[in-house]
Amino acid sequence: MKFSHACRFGSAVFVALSSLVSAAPNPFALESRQTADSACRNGPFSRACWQSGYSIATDFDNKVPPNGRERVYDLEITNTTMAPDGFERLVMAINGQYPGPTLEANWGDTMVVNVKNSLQHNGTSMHWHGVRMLNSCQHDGVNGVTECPIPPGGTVQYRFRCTQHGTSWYHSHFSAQYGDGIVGALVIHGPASANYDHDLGPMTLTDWFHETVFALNVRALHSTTGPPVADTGLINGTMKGEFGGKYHVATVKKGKKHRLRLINTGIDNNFHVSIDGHNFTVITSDFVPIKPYVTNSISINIGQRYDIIINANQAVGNYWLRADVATNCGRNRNPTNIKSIIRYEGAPDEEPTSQNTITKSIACFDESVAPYAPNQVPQDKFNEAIKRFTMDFNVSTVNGPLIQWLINGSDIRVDWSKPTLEYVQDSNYTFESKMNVFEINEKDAWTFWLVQTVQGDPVNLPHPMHLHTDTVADYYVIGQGSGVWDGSTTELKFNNPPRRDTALLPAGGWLIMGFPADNPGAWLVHCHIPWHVGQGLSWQFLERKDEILDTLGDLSDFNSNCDSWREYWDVPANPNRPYEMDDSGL
Ligand SMILES: *[C@@H]1O[C@H](CO)[C@@H](O)[C@H](O)[C@H]1NC(C)=O
Ligand SMILES: *[C@@H]1O[C@H](CO)[C@@H](O)[C@H](O)[C@H]1NC(C)=O
Ligand SMILES: *[C@@H]1O[C@H](CO)[C@@H](O)[C@H](O)[C@H]1NC(C)=O
Ligand SMILES: *[C@@H]1O[C@H](CO)[C@@H](O)[C@H](O)[C@H]1NC(C)=O
Ligand SMILES: *[C@@H]1O[C@H](CO)[C@@H](O)[C@H](O)[C@H]1NC(C)=O
Ligand SMILES: *[C@@H]1O[C@H](CO)[C@@H](O)[C@H](O)[C@H]1NC(C)=O
Ligand SMILES: *[C@@H]1O[C@H](CO)[C@@H](O)[C@H](O)[C@H]1NC(C)=O
Ligand SMILES: [Cu+2]
Repeated sequence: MKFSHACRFGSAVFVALSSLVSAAPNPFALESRQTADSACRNGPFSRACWQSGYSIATDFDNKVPPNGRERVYDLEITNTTMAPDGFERLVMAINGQYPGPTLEANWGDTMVVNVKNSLQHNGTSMHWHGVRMLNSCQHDGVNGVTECPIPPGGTVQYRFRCTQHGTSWYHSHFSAQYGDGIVGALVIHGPASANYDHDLGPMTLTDWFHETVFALNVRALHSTTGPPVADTGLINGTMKGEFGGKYHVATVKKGKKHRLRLINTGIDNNFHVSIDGHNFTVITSDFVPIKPYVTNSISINIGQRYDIIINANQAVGNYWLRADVATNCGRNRNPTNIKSIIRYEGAPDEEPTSQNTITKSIACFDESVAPYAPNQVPQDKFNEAIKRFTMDFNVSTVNGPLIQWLINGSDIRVDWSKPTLEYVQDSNYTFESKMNVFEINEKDAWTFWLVQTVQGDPVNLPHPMHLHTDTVADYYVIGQGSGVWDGSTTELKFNNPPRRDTALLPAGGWLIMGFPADNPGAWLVHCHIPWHVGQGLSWQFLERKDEILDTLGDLSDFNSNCDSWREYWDVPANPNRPYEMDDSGL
């Protein structure tokens, strides 16, 4: 499955690249026909190239441009008031803005991010969604697993190498806190599997509530009538509605191709995105370049990203971009009219009058995608390697109603004051059972995990399952289906399966994830719906525990932050602890 492909083909080849890509997207054929060309540079007609020796066909698991720069960012979290849709509420902003600043780097660079918690009454932590934390698990930003939360007034420095390229986001992992604003886009520039002229940048999509998600989360946890309903949605942090607000506008140039990086940073809704009068080309799913395909609508689950290329080939004017809720994703109500404006240069500063002319699906699904650089997952050890988790819904009535999602019978609860890495540091592998720790000990072995929903539950919902940073930073989606997996491998995909960090566990169904154990650390897996992870739908892999400490190096920052956190939180008489952790803490 490992390939290395240098950018050795000459720039002349790229004039014809798009036709080559759609006809026969085989980078190896290209390579074998071409000779080395050190002048191969990334540009509008040569997006497949990056720099000499590095291209879209490079196996980024094993090869990354050397001598990257350090990109340093300072992020400060504050508790403030904002009105993204015209309705004023408390928002937790990053550097005073929502969404937070876009963090950018080039493929091979190192990001250094200093996160300061200036909230009065909450801890926080920052997770770099989908980013591979190779031998640097303490920078993954998961409170209760890889760190203690950052206490009010505290600062933590995160540091990671950008070994992948594409689009992602960063967000708090302190309970449901990201739903209140601690979210921003993360862009790693690199080659692409189709050509374009301009990069429009990232566009975050989310459902939005007029009460704080922190408060709603507590209610959802104990509600027997289902979770709260979103009031509206935001596109890149703004929306127009009954309270005022404004639409987001992205400007395109007639005759040019524009890359747009779509990110679902939402709470409880899947979006189907379309642009009136325009098809578009999809070139990535999560951090993985894919074989480009053309469509008129795309299904984005929470946590997922798709980069698309919009060809501005229609009449100069204003067009709606529509983010419609996939209502089949649950019983959850649906904010409607979530829109933004695609404006051609030269068009008047007016709202579009364009109409939707396509039939939009309301179904709940992952796009079917094929990674650009083909991968082969070994099938020979599958039957003996596969391990099973059950996933079950439960309403505990032991202390009043408590909604639970159980993984092998247990809803996760982490201890903010004693994260998994601390156990590792103490060589104490007697974990609290609610930590839902599952060990993987065989170096580099392929592992396969079936998540099977228990049948007959009163509540069945689809769950976008996110694997942290493990291994190659994502997983191979070997199979997905409804009902019970029948144990047969005929429906499974070993030949170039989709590879991504977030994929759907269908409602009442099953999901099989596969990855090699190639990165020691403690890695969380969870449903990306904050209500559900708050209610326990998560577990952690403890991968190659005996090697973890050696790979991490100095843990003094980890330890001093934990000391400050415990000083803030674990005070015997509790004068500094106005609140309790009521949910999983994640
Ligand atoms: C969305 O907002 C982020 C953060 O302010 C910004 O960097 C990005 O350019 C915006 N995207 C678009 C398409 O305007
Ligand atoms: C945010 O500010 C409000 C109003 O001052 C306060 O009630 C709340 O506790 C603060 N939240 C945090 C997390 O600091
Ligand atoms: C976080 O702050 C909010 C107020 O903004 C409060 O309701 C909540 O209980 C706090 N949670 C923790 C765990 O501190
Ligand atoms: C979009 O693609 C469909 C299917 O190929 C085609 O019928 C339609 O004309 C295209 N629309 C535009 C605006 O290019
Ligand atoms: C989950 O529980 C079942 C039943 O006890 C067990 O067979 C299985 O190995 C457990 N799964 C994992 C990943 O340990
Ligand atoms: C599931 O709910 C039942 C009914 O209240 C309760 O007795 C049981 O403890 C719950 N299961 C777990 C794992 O908490
Ligand atoms: C290991 O951790 C558990 C859970 O916190 C604790 O009860 C136990 O005392 C610890 N063991 C050692 C040897 O520190
Ligand atoms: Cu879920």
